Amino acid sequence: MKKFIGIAAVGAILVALTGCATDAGPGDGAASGDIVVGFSQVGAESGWRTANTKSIQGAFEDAGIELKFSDAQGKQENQIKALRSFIQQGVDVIAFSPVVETGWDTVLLEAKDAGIPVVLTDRSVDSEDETLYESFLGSDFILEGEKAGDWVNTEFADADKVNIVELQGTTGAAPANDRAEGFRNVVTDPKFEIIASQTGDFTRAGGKQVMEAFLKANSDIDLVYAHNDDMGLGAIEAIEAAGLVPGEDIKIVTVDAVKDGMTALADGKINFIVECSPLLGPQLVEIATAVAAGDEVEKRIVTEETTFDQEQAKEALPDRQY
Ligand code: GYE
Repeated sequence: MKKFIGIAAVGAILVALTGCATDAGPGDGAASGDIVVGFSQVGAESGWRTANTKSIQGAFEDAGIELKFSDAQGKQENQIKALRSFIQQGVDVIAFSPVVETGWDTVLLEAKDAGIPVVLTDRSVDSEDETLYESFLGSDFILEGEKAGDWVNTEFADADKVNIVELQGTTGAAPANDRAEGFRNVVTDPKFEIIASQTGDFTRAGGKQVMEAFLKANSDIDLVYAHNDDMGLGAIEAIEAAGLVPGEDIKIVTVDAVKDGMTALADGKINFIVECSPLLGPQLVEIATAVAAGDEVEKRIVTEETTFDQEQAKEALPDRQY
């Protein structure tokens, strides 16, 4: 249901900005069948990413738009190569989810000089020149961190001292930077201490490995704040291997709400999940079609999201698509 509201909302934005979203006529290269879109994906590091890739590939296929898909395997250099290759091939639109926030100005300028509009999906860049891209579609990661922190404040309202360990996302990635920042914006009471914080690279294996080290070095961890479900799921394995009960001895809050995360939440092993929707494909199709037609689109389109506690996860799980 939410997905459709999201699509309708983008449709409404486009209609409002252009007068009519469907007035792209033949000859201007904008009829959806005529355009070619190049998309550079981060990689396949998490359940979220897999669902995001599926959503994007499926939406372009449904729309009958050719999508040149390139997997950067977590490396910025691969993404820069992919973008340059898209420029060389003369695609109509470039979309990408930047692995990290910094270091994009040169290649974005090359796309601009070639007259190819760029759409950022999921993650942002820190470029000061906002004319380097047309639009940024994705979540508000600072807000996600704040939602996780709000839950922590309520959950530990009566505690005197709370030792927190943080499993950070990929170093330099927008969701890692912003989820760390948002959490610290609201978890300000001096009784909370982040006793350890390290990247687990948004992967299950990374989360497990880092949590094992945290458990060896600290005997009194109260809470794990994991920047995504996969790292939280890895942490669960490490906690269980250490003979402790995840969700009870050590509480866990994560971000994403993919099916495996929601299952662990419903089972009581995770305590709270902040949703981050990977279903960006249909909105990306709308935006790509509009910018290819030369229509103006909203510079920032924020994904609508909710949160889940254990009871809400049990209710939502049967209908969860990803
Ligand atoms: O939360 C994580 C993924 O950029 C929002 O990347 C995305 C994040 C997501 O690997 O699971």
